[in-house]
Order: sequence, then C-alpha cells, then structure tokens
Amino acid sequence: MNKTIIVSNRLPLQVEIDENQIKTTPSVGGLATGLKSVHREGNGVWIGWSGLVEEDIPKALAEEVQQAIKKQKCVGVKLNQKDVDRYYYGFSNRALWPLFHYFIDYTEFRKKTWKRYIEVNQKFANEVIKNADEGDEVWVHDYQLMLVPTMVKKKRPDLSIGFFLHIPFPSYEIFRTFPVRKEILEGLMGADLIGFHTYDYERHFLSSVRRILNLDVQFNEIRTSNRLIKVDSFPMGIDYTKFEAAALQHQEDSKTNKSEIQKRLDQHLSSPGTKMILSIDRMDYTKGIPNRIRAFEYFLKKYPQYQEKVRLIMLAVPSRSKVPQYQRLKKETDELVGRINGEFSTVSWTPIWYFYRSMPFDNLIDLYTSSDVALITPVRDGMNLVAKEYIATRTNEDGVLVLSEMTGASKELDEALQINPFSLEEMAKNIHSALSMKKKEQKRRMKVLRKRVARYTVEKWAEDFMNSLQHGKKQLSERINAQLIDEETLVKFKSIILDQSKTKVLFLDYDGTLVSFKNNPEDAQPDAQLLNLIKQLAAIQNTLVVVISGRDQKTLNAWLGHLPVSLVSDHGVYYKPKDGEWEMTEALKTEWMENVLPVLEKFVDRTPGSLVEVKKYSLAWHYRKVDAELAQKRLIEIKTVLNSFITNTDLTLLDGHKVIEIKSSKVSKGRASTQIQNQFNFDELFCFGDDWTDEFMFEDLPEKTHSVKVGLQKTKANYYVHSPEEVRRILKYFIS
Ligand code: GDG
Repeated sequence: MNKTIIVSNRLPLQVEIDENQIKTTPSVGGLATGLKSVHREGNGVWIGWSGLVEEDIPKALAEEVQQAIKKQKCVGVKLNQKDVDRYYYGFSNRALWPLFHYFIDYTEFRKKTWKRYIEVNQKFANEVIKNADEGDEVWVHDYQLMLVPTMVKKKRPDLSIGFFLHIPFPSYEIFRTFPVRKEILEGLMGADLIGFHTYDYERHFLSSVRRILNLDVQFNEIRTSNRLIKVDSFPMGIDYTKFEAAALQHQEDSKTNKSEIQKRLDQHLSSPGTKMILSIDRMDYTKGIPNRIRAFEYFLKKYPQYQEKVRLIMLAVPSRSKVPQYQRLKKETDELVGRINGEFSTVSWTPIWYFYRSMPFDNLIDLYTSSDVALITPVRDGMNLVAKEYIATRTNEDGVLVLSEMTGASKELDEALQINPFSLEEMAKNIHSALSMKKKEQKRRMKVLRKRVARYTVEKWAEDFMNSLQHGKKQLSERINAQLIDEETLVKFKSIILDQSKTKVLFLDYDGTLVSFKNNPEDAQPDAQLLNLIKQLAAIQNTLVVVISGRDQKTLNAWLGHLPVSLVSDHGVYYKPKDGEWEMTEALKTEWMENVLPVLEKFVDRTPGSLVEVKKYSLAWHYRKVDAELAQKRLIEIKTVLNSFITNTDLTLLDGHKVIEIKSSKVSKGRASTQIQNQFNFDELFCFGDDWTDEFMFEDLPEKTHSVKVGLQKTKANYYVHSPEEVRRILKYFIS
C-alpha cells in the first residue's frame, strides 16, 4: 500500500535533552491535528526539523535522538546553526516572508542565504527520496520548502507530489521584483497539485507562472512540456471539536475551579456595562498590531463613554525575535501600549492588558470565552486561525468578530464585521458597532459563522487535499482519452513500418510535433539531426513521409523542399508531391481578406506584442509575445468579432498554438491528408500532430490510422506523448 510522506520545516514534536535523557513531546498545533489521520494511519512518515541544531546534540546521543524521533513515525532533517540562521531566519524569514506579505521594503535578498536555502531544501528532498517507496504520495508544506517539489520530482517522477502554501501568494507586480522569482516558481513545478488558502492567492500565482515561466495556463491547470499541474484553493480549518469541547468544559469548570487569569477577567467584567476586546497573534509585523492599538486609542477618544468600561486584552506571542524588524515592532508595541495606558488609565482601569508571551491552551480558552469582541486586524495574513478558533469557542452563539479584509479567513467569514486595517476611522467605527451590537444580531451572525467553521475543519481540509492529489492522476488519463504510448505499442509500430510488403504513410505536423515552439517562429528551422531523421524515414521501403503544416509554402519549401518527402503547406492549401511541383488543392477566393485585415490590424494596435501575418489564402493573428492575461482577453474579443464576419461564409477560424487563423473552410489538414490517402490507398497510416488543426487529421483519416497526439489535451488521437523530443525519440527508434 502506498504511504503519505508529509514534509514541513518543523516536525510535529518537541525534542528536549535533559541530563542525557531524550524527551519527545508531540505538538498539538493545527497542522499536526489536521494531518493526524494522514500521518498516523498506515505507515505514514513526517519529515522535518526537530528544532535542535546539530551543535546542541551531544555526538554520543545523535543516533538516539534520531531513533526517538523515528518512534513517533518521523524523520529528522539535520540542521546546523548556520543552516538555521541562513535558510530559516535568513532567506525564509527575511526574504520570502516579507515579500509574500507585501513588505517589499523589508525584503532582503542575499546570495549567501539563497545558496543555503537551496542546500537545505536539498537536504529535505534527499530525505524524501530516501524514505519514499514507488508510487508514494508526498505533501510538502510552506514557504520554507518551495524548491523541494522539483528536487524530488527530478529523481523520483513516480511520486505524486502536493504542495501547500500557508501564507499569501502576492500579486505578480510584487513577486516580479524578487531576484530569484523564476527559480522559486521552477522549484514548485515539480508538484502535481499546488494548494493555497484562497482563490486570490491561486490567481496571483497562476498569473506569475504565466508571465514569468511563460507556461500555458488553462483554468486552474498549468501545462509544462510533459506534465500537468493542478492548482486549487483549500481554505484551512481548525480542530473545531477540540475548541468547542474545551469551551463547554470551561463553562463547567468555571463554577468550581477557575484559573488565575479567569479570576482577573471576571473581576473586570463584574462591573455593569464592562466589556472585553481580545486580540491574539504572534508578534509579527504582518498582524497589524500597532495600527490596532492606534485604532483602539482613536476609538476611546471618539467614543469616550467607553472609557473605564472597555478593555483590550492583547496576547502577542514572541516570534522570530532574532530578526531586526521584529525587534523594532516589539519596541514600537511596548511604547504604544505604554503611552496609551499612561494617557487613559485611571485608578481602577487600564485600557490595554498586554501579554508578551505564550499561554497554555486552557488560558487561551479563558480569553476566547470571556471576550465580547475579537479584534483581528492583520495587514496581510494567509488565513488566520485565531478568527476561526474564537468562533468555535462561542458556544452560546454570542460575541462579535471584527476581522481584517486582508486575511484569507475574511473570504469565508462574511458575517464578521470586516475592516480595512489601514483605516483607523473604520476600525474605531466597527469596534463601536461590535460593542453595541444587539444579542439577536450577534446570534444571527455567529450561528452562520459557527456552521461554516464546524463544517470545513482541518481534517476535512487535509482529506480534500489528499483526495485531490490522488484523483489528479486518474482524472488526467480519463480526460485525455488517448493512451500514453508504451513500449509494446512502439515495438508493434516499428514492425509495421519495417514490413516491406505493406505501403505506409507518415503524416507529420511540423511546429510543436517535430520541433518545439520558439519565441520567434523563424527560429524553428530544422536542425541537421531532424533533416537526417526525416531522410532516413523516407528511405524506408514503401513508405511515404508527408510533412503537413500551417506554415506557408515558401518557408516549408526552403526548409524541407530538398528532401524526398511530400509537403502540405498553409493548413492544406498547397501540396507538393514527393518529386513533384507545388499545386493548389482547391481554387480559393481571397476577397474577404480586404475586409478582415483592417480588423486584425486594429487589434494589433491595441495589443502590444501581437502581429498579423498575411498569407496568400489566410490571415493569422499571432499573440505569442503578448502579455498572457491581455492575450486571453483579446482572444475572446477577436473571436467574437471574427465570428460575426464568418457566419454564412465558407470561412473558418483556426485556434492554433498562440495564433488564430482565418481561412477558407474548404481546406484543412484533414481534407488534404484524406486526399493523399485516397490517391494512394496506403495499407498503414501514421499521423503525429499537436494542436487543434491536427485534430482534423485525427478525425478525417480512416479509423485504422495510428494517431499520436503531442501534449496533454483532449484529443481524437489514439495515443499521446508528452513532447516533440519524445516524437523524435520514437521516429529514431523506427530507423534504429
Ligand atoms: C500561518 C499563517 C495561517 C497563538 N498564541 C498562542 C497560541 N496560538 C495559536 C493560535 C493559532 C495559532 O497559534 C496561530 O495561527 P494563525 O493562523 O493565526 O497565524 P500564523 O502563526 O501566522 O500561521 C496564517 C496559518 O499559518 C495556517 O495555515 O492561517 O495565515 O501566517 O492556532 O491558537 N496557542 C497557545 N498559546 C498561545 O499563546 N497554546
């Protein structure tokens, strides 16, 4: 049975060495809970860093530590202090983290840390390769490990690889500023499924893939030369039952034994009209802490009736305190809290209770259940689980969530009061609305929120992701319809080709089939190897080679005219039999071009990078160099306009690879190839092609044709291969 390998920067456990005794404690974080079933069931493995650097593990205990980790079904990736400084604090947290959260000014790109990021990613990848059996599934997590998917895929194409990003993916305009933007995206392209919290991040990511890697993106799929990568959004949830049950238990306990913190909270809440606002986050500049404090100050000034009544409880958990921006943020927060408390406090009231530390889970529940309002104001946040946890603990269906629209969670939590964290005015107004909201309205909103958070839990999230990864492969083969060409078929094909008693024809498309697409169409001339290959194929007894292309007669003649093959140009307008002269396959009119050309030229004016090619019997609008998103938009427009021209005419539109062509429907590759077949009546037919225009051949040629599609699109062909390189390998095999 296949197993799942989870890969994340940190293992879901804490390792301590105390007087030569090794102790491992499982962590109870959201990710660990969500992946419990994936990890614990079967023979799943979790690969990651234990949190101890090599320097801190006595040599004599090194093996024992690994064994203790192994007992928890985990594999430790060994990191030394320099690795952690450069890969984790350096590249991950001083470059990727700020960049992906739109803090360009904080983004530091250093070659040294980038180099170490590559090396450490390779360490993780090596552990995956070492621990994976044939056909296993691998799920890589987060921004620290963005190169792992391709590193693994290169060595182990048999593995299904998923990647999930827990932080936002920034818009293309931000991402493009990063010096190693291309390398980061290429690092991810080894994955079969890439997941984000929200559709916006997915959209930003696909836009960068299109523009930076120049790859073909259709809906939520990326097509590389030989693979298909699915991209989707999976909004992460929480362990709902755990939080709800803890809140219910808390209600029970509060009658008998209260925590110290609960006693203090109750004390505050005992006077009439007092309320509490809660915020919990890691001390991180993305969480919008200073603005939140300023907004609270503004609120106290604007609505003075709340002074001495409302308290903001702010729990800020220390985080990455080695990084200077975090140190500055801590200082700024301390000062702000100090100033506001100094300014507003009375003998019986301090407006802000500020804790800079982490608290045990039970105290967290004390805070959640005692607060009338949760004020969550990040300036950017991938998801924000605190918002969902607050909801899960509101078992009485009261309480109000004030939530920044810059969090991933805001996309799902519509009934929260949503705010722009950059507007103090808006935040203050919404704090007021939250505090004065009628119970009935609170319940109406909280009911819906609770339903949503209870439904899509972290377990459901993990299950959905894994299902999508597993079904990816299956769906692909079902959708393509054709069969991937295998060894057995190739042997069969070769024996047919070499059978001297039979007459055979090979219809070969040119661009995208015999040669890969070039940025400049003129650069696709045949190389010496290809010319030689075609010559040798043509020399096989009783075998005719026909190169059939959308290219014009002149180009085809110049490139291949000297070979002993037949040529068909302009999608079937001209035909040059082997040893014969060029002729037209049909008598065609061209008057229509006068009307259509100005339309296409107008599109060129408005679409930088596009161009019109005027052929003898057709017009082509090329958009290979157009910005991918603009091209998509223009394509819809141009098709609408051209379709209105061609109704009731014998013209047709051909949707080629980054080109749209308008021509007479009397000619097609299908008609031309059929004419050749009718003339010679071959015993065996082979046909290789990659795009839409070749589908006419697959469709029109007799059923017995051995048809091969290049690429992963839906096709009428019987077989498919991934790339022109594979076509060449097959053809070479025929003559070997
Ligand atoms: C990243 C993304 C995304 C906090 N203080 C204490 C404590 N916590 C727990 C909370 C919550 C978790 O930490 C924080 O999760 P968030 O989602 O709010 O934020 P990040 O740490 O930035 O997480 C984020 C997440 O990954 C998942 O994909 O949502 O956008 O930035 O669970 O309860 N827990 C305890 N004591 C504390 O003092 N016990």
